[in-house]
Amino acid sequence: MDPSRYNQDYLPIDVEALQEAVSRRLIYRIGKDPFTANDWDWYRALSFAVRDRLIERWMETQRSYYRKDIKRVYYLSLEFLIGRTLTNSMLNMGFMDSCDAALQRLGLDLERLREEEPDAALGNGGLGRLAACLLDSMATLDLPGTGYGIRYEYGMFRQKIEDGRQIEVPDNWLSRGNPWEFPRPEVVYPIRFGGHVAVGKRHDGSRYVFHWMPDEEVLAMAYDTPIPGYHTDTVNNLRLWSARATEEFDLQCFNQGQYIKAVEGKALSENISKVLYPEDSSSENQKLRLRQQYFFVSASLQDILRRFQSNHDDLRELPDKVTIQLNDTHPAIAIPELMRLLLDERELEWQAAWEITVRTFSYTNHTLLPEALETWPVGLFSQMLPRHMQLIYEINRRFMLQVSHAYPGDGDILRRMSIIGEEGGKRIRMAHLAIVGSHAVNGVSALHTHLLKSSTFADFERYFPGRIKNVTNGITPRRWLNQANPGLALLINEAIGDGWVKDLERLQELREFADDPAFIERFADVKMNRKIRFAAYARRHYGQLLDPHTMYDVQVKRIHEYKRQLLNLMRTITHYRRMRGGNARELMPRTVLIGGKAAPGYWRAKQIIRLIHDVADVIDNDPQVEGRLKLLFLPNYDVSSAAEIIPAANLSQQISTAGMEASGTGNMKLALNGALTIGTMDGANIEIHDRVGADNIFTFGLSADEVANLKHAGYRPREWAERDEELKAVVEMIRDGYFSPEEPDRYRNLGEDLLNQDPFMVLADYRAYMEADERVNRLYAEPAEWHRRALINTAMMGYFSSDRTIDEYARKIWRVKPRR
Ligand code: 26Q
Repeated sequence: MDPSRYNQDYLPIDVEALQEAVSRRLIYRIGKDPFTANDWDWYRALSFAVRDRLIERWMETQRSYYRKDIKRVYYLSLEFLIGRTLTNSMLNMGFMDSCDAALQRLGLDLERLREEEPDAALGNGGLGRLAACLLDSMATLDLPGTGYGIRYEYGMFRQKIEDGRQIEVPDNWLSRGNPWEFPRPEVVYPIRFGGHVAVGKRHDGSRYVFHWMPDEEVLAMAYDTPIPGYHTDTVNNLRLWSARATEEFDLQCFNQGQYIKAVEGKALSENISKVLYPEDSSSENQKLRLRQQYFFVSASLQDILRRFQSNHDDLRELPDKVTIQLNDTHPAIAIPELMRLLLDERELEWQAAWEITVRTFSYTNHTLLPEALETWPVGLFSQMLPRHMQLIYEINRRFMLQVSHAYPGDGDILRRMSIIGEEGGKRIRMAHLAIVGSHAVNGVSALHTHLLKSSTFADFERYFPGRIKNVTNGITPRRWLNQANPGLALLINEAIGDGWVKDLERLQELREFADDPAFIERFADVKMNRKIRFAAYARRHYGQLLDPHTMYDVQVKRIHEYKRQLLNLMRTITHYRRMRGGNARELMPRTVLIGGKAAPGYWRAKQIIRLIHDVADVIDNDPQVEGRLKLLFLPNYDVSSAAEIIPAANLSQQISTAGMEASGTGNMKLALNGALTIGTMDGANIEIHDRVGADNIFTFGLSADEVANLKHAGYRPREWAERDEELKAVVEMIRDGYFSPEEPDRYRNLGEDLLNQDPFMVLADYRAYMEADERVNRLYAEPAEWHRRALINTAMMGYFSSDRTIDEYARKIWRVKPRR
């Protein structure tokens, strides 16, 4: 690293200076001396030293945006799944090696210190991690992007397993403080709820005016986290809001002498930013969720408008200076909220306000499943946000009028496209609101976007041709290759230099090394080292012994029926059955690793976790297996454990029912790290297939079209079981209690449901999956060929860099340019 790349006014980043900085931070910030400091103290001292170097670049970046009056991107998301920050900051700023050396001089081990940092787990899964990858790419590409979200006091729950069952433990990630955040007590906005709307006339009588008289007020206070780009001085901002009770509120109650009530009310309003909601379609207690949405949207929009109006007078220029991306419909209340601010508080006319709104917003959809599309009961919504309810009705009235002009006499299309759904009580369809109120809507993979256009939102595609676009997801190579797999990064650097970190398509230069047996061998060695390292990790963290000489066969993702962990399990049971039949030698020795969290209220998903444990127990205790098959559930899968598991994987399980996984991003991370994929033609798997080529991926099963056709024709899973003896036996083992002899009915329902309904078509894809797995088996028996194809996977993943994703957003949707 060439330090002169950086402005000489910045704090020094040589070994000497860093050693000095860490020592001084230990004394003056932590208040400890080197003799009493523990690992946590040193971690903090180091973090503060690193952070000092972030701040300077961060302030300069923000000043330059202001000076240049550059168009900004605001990424609104209820989730940012950041993980750990320390290594990321050092690597992105380019002084990781100097820090390492500085710590060695202090007699400290960086690997150990960084384990002290808790994950910032402010997200559920793919959608939240995507937000984090996109922030990294915006900073790396020098784009003026800011993230807005909620500073949850409790992030994604920690998953414990007791007797095979998932236990949710609160994630108190802030309990020991967070060196990466800056509280901004001066940046506070009032957020109002409830009450009613009074109607009046403007002084000159020219139009109606609406006064929202809320009956509740909460404050949103900002916390900022710097987001450094890779090898650039650009440092962007992630601004997260925390709920505070208003002082006024306290004082009023005090004056009435109602002390306890005052403190109660305080606790109640501060609940808003207390906890991240686990992804859950079925949960009831949703009122707080809606409060969270409005809370962070209103604070963010107030902040955005304040910044815009600090150097602009004409609000009609807003869309030229501001673009706001909605991460799914979770922040879609931003559309009526901006309308309210423009109409009621800035006194614009409807037409002008609506034009500004539509030109400012765009919306990313992350799901096709109709039952997963967000809706809110009109009753609940009106109570909490009466003015917004009026505005949504008015938006819908005008929209319906226009649709009825386009399709005269077609009542059906009005019902289908309305923002208000009538089935099962009146509900607001947030996706319809988001589509109508945005100039661009995007899906997250080619197939997903195609299906949005042709089925889920077909009416909208016809009415607003061109509004729906595709932007295939990506992942940041900084975290998912450079940081997670430094051994592989080093090998790649030796072969083709380090330009790939910022220009991932250059990995294609590795293709020529696919014919170099010596290189393949070194590539295979890197994988073996990571498998050995993961075996040590598994021993430390789970008390489990893994054999790194077996194939690591990995499925890590949220537990969901459509992701079909059950299909994986049925395959594993099949292998086990074959071994009991005396055919143990036919299987290349495997370690099947499954990890992921189930939503607390998702019973079937929790049952699947339990079944995995029950099956693992049976396999573990059967001598006939001869150590050739191991099944292990990895508890508490999160960003940090992902960075250990993914580099160690040989085989990547991406086996969702075709048409159901919008994109997937774990598929990209695993392939980038040299795992071969076994998968369905779903989401981004299709694009991975197209890039690596059919020989370098194991695809199987029904296509999205075939799934739809089979459903239409009438799918009878029991008949599929009747036609396939092995399949039938496996389902019956589960159903009849083979894996739960102490409670034979434990999986009876699950088994019966598979035979009677099987909405995710596990039985229909079973045989094709087994055949694909047989191809996997044969290839793994030829290690050189396996690793050659694994290298081709790494080489062909360039397209899946989130830098490419961001570049597409910037050109096709945002129309923003880098600051230099
Ligand atoms: C809904 C209601 C109440 C509480 C929570 C939620 C909720 C929270 C999170 C609903 C959905 C989510 C997250 C969805 C998600 O992660 N989707 C994934 O997004 C990825 C990024 O685009 C895709 O790659 C995955 O295919 C998609 O499943």
